[in-house]
Amino acid sequence: MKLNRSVSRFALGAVLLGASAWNTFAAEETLRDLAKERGRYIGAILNSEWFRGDIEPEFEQIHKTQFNTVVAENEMKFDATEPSEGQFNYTYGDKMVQYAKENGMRVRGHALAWHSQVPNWVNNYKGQKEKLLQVLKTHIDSVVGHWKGDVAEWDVVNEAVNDGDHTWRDQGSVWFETIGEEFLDSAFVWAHAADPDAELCYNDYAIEWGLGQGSKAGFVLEQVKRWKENGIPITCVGTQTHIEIAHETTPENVRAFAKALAEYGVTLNITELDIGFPNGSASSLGAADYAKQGHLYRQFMDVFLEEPNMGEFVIWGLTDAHSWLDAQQGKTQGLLWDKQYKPKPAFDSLIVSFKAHPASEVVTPYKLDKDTTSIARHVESPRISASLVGRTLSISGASSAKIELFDMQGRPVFSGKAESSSINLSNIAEGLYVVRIHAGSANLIQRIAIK
Ligand code: 9MR
Repeated sequence: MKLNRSVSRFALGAVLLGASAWNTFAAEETLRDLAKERGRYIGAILNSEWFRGDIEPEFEQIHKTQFNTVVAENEMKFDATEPSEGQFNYTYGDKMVQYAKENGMRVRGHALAWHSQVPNWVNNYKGQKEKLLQVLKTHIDSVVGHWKGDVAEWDVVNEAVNDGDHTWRDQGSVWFETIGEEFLDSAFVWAHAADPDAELCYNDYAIEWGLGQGSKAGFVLEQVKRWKENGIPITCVGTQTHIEIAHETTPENVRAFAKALAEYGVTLNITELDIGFPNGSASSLGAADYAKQGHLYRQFMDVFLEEPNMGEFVIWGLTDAHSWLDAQQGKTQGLLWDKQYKPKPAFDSLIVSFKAHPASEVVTPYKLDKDTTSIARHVESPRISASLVGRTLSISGASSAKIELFDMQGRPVFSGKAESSSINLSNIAEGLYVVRIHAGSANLIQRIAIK
């Protein structure tokens, strides 16, 4: 049967072929529910604008509905938490921890030892090794200690490998230049002492470029091996994964890296994903571009769900209206919601990937404790349900609804309006689809099999 993309060409007569073609999924499924069922976490940062109360109400509403892990864009960094020596400021971090508790979310702490966003008073101690060791220890003891039990996982060291020969960043890092390699080992040991239950990560960008000779991922893997052999308490690596639309090989590189880390019992997390388009291209982007972006997002989610030692999938932003890409990266439109908070095909692609990986087949790297299993849906919205009888999709709970159909790669196939609570899908080719139904503030995403 040929696909017809125009709703106006749809025949409205019902073709009753029996109800067996319908795959039933729970109503109102969200990314966080699908992740939780699989023992996994999905998250997005809270942008700095959220902390300052300078963001649209849709932001928080979507954030707490869709995500079960949370990270501060800037507010747990060194310059934010210890702006003057020995003077700690936990106000914004506490605000996020409270938000996470209210909404059943896991907290990632970002970041303890990083060459960037270090206040000047630290740089003034350059060259004084004993003093800087003490500064770093005090910072880690205090910050990790303050959020002991609240922050589940820390980026203990961030971006310590240089961009050139992929050895340690020996320029522009007050920590490495003054202390040497031992700053990393010490930071992990101190963080573990301050909260023995926290997961402790090494986090970096350009890890998604693969394990080839001289690669950053290869260098990091060597360090993980050394750390594990030496009893340094690292438990995870974060691949930031700030990529662009042309980087089609990166999901499989992430898979290879996850497999390599599994040898050492270390988890790989995707910690800062965004998939940008070239800056200035926004006005010329069309459905095919966003479908391609969705496909790449989906490939990352497929890898994430298929590799047993992956735990968190975190996106560096929620809406294209608030993203570091435009201002700082020469890229644009890299997130799941557009500037008007409309979900992009990438959102559906992630749903599709979850649906293609049943909970019974996804392994969790975590011990599921009572906090994890108690994560519940926190945002109630009006309920709708849908059923397919033959080629007629009937909606209950709404008299009219917007219907969107996507193929299993997340590509849009059809969009139209269900009047009088039903729509006829006679012109859609046989196959498996994800249908998204919007009626007022209610949303429903389900998989359907059209026969
Ligand atoms: O998104 C963050 C932006 O607001 C800050 O100005 C910038 C300063 O370095 O840091 C951004 O977040 C970075 C993260 O902390 C580490 N990995 C790269 C992220 C994007 O630059």
